[in-house]
Amino acid sequence: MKLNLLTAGLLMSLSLVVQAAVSDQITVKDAFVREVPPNQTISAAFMTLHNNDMSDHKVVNATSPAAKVVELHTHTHENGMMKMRQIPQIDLPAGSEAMLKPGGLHIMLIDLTAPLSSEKMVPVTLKFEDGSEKTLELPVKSVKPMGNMGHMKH
Ligand SMILES: [Cu+2]
Repeated sequence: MKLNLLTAGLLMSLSLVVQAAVSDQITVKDAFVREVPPNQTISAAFMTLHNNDMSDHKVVNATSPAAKVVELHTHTHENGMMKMRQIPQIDLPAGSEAMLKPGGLHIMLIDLTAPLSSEKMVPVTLKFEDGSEKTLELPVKSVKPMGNMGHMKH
């Protein structure tokens, strides 16, 4: 009986080794944080996430030392107006890309701890459904305002 438990334990740890962390299956490109005026305390991070795995994955959380609150957001159309809302996860379908871009999915940085400057990189950590994490260093870039569907009205 004791031996069986040992064997089971060994098998379990073996399968853990074989199964790669989700963070290793995801490639990130074109990541940046939107430049905002020094008096503005919210901004957002955008990027393209590619899931190289054959199963679906998801981003379940994001954190950054640059903001007190970090939320996963999307935009929806409501009565002809663009509105942002918080979502519990960002889906990463197997073998395809999820694009975080202005007017769509984004990582909201609320209550910036310091003004964003173009010389500084902003660390953002993505957490996946298996608990694995990926920390990125994002450059700060200016994004053209898109008419009146801006980010200011939260
Ligand atoms: Cu938002």
